[in-house]
Amino acid sequence: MTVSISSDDLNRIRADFPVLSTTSSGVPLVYLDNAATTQKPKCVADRLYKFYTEEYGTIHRGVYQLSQQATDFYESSRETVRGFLNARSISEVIFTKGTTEAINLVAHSFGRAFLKAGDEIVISGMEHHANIVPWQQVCEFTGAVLRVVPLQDDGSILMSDFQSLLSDRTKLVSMVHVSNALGTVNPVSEIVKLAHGVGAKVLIDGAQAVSHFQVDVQSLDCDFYVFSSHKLYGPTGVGVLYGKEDLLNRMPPYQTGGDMIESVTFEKTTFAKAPARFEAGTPAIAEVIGFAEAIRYVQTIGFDFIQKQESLLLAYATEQFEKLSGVTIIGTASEKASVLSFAIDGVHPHDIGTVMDDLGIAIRAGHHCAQPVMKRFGVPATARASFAFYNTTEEIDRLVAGVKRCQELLT
Ligand code: C6P
Repeated sequence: MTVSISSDDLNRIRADFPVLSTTSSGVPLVYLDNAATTQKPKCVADRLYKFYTEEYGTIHRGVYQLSQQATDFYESSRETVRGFLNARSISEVIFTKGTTEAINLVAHSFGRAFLKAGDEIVISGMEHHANIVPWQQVCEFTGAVLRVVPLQDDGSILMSDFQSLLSDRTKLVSMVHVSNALGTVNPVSEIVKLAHGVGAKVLIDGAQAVSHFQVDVQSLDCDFYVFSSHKLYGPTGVGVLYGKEDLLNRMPPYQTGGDMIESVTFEKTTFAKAPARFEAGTPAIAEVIGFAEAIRYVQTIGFDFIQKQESLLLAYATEQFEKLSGVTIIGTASEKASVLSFAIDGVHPHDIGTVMDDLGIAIRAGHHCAQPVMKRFGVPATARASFAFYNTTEEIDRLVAGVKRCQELLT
């Protein structure tokens, strides 16, 4: 389906995000740090406010109406996430604190229970620290070995390199769907097929993917898929671990305590099945409910619109940056999401961030929790602009003017 975008459409959408009409450094804010976290539509803030002021109660525990209603909201949010991912069952949707906790959950539970000395875990050279460090810890604990698919100069991986690391020793492949530092979109369907071919399970880190395009976990056939609400226009403190139901029910709990048991005596505890098995303690009730509101909002905007606008923004920004001398784009894979990492000759990325801030432009400067990527490209850090569907080409013009200002001031 082709979607045409008029400035009226875009203005209407921008009006859903009150922060986009505020100022920073005395000029209209340009928010280009969407890969770090997205801004929130008013409907999400309103949903949190309504729940906290009129509907607040605990879940799964009370017989009174407030609690039963809160339980219904919470559990119907799980159904919203199930539909969003096209998971088979709501039992496959576990609410976590975020992507980081979801990966740690799988590492502690699946990793420590099922991996042993000599087994191999395959990741790629473009992973976020959240998809490196938990596996290193598993390797230390079990004696398993971490194998890394190298990065090409454009920030992609070669399937032949990936395939050459697979063997009957490979027990888990954990790969990012979209790189936060480079924007590269990995061919995850192919990765899953090849990994399953050697009997390995596959986790996909979808933190940077779910806001850009539709993800269907049944068609991907991955064993685990993880992401955070706050990068998908929802509240902080909530994320999702999708896992295949039979696998989840074979995994030991990650944390133990209330709400995740079947029965407890001083002699022995038996555990509930997924999802309760992995949701010990009182969860982020309001935030989960707000998250479902964010998903409904994104579904109303629609991925046809989102992809059209974001690819237009990426293409426009890339074209403008390629015209600038002394500026290098880091991450030029043919399949990219709307992330533009760059370096300016002779200027430290942190100084770029500061000059941009003075111009009312919010970008991220740093290693983006992907130090191995920085090492691969021989830079200490990059400046990164990341676009959402509410951004405009005029905002990119201001970013480009900001780059020129950095060059005037600092080179
Ligand atoms: N990347 C960025 O600015 P949490 O913090 O748990 O919501 O997400 C962690 C995470 C995991 N994987 C990928 C690919 C990510 O991009 C992130 C978060 C932010 O790029 C913060 S470093």
